[in-house]
Amino acid sequence: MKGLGITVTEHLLIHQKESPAATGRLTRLLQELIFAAKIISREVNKAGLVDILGLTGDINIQGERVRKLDDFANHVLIYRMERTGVVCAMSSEENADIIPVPEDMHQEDYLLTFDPLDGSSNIDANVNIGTIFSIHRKVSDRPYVTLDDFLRRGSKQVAAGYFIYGPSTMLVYTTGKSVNGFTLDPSVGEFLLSHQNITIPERGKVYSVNEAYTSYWDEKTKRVVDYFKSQENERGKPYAARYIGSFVADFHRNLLYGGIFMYPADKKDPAKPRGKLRLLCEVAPMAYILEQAGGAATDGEQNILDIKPSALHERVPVFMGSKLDVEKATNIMQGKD
Ligand code: AHM
Ligand code: MG
Repeated sequence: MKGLGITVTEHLLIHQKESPAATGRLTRLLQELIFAAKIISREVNKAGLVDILGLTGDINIQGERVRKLDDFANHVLIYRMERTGVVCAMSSEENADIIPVPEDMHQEDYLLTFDPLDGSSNIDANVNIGTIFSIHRKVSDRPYVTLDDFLRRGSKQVAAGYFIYGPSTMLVYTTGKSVNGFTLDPSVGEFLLSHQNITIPERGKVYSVNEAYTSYWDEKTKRVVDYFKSQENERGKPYAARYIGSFVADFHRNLLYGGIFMYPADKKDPAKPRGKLRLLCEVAPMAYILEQAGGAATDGEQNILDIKPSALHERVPVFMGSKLDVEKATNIMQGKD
């Protein structure tokens, strides 16, 4: 019956009550993140119009400078999240260094890492893009935050998720128990539970990789991709190639339908010897979601969630998605198959 959907706020509060030790601070953080995403979603939805306004001299009708959308998203997230009272520092794909919360603002021990607008090079073509986030707790007892506090394994995440701005705006997130998806009902401005307890099929139907880089790959990587091109999936049909070039969009499709997403190391490309995607703000949060959804993620050698980062913007090769497909890719990469 219409009007009876569970809102994300209700869902968060139900979840909070289930954990006796919960204080409501994570709920506060997630609620503010959701609000920031609604603002970003609103701007993304009028991206074409913003470009038109920009042509008139880069000043919009409010007399403000028209920002590129990824700058805008970054700005909104930093501004909103530093005012939550529960975050002590942030890290963004757009900022070279960590972003401390100003000293005069209340702080608790949550660390937030995000890619404000992943896939933003696709905006002009009206392709789905998204915001990815990862939440950790600060464990050091120092009274201030250092880079070290952010360099933690993905398995230590407290929560992770993404917003996808597409035909509908959706939120998919986990706090380490299950993965749930919510769709924004723009008429009431609320995210409603639309995909309860998401699980990824054990074996997929698609493989997603930018095959234009084949000549850059090592032999093992080539064998992995050849394997999926020559296999029949569980329905006796060949795996389909699907690659949007917008990580959130490729990931979201594979999470729902099953499949493997790959961004391998481009051994012969000096710019991407360790692939392109960033461990902390892109790959680790998605790997955490996958783990809760029954999937897997590896860099070819080890589970993504076990990698100890050594730099804020460290990149990793990645093979992620349906469990059996990732197992096969790992075996080939490790020379076991
Ligand atoms: P960006 O952070 O520069 O936007 O790059 C990230 C994007 C991902 O969304 C996507 O998966 C990947 O780059 C596509 O890269 P390529 O064009 O090399 O296939
Ligand atoms: Mg990105």
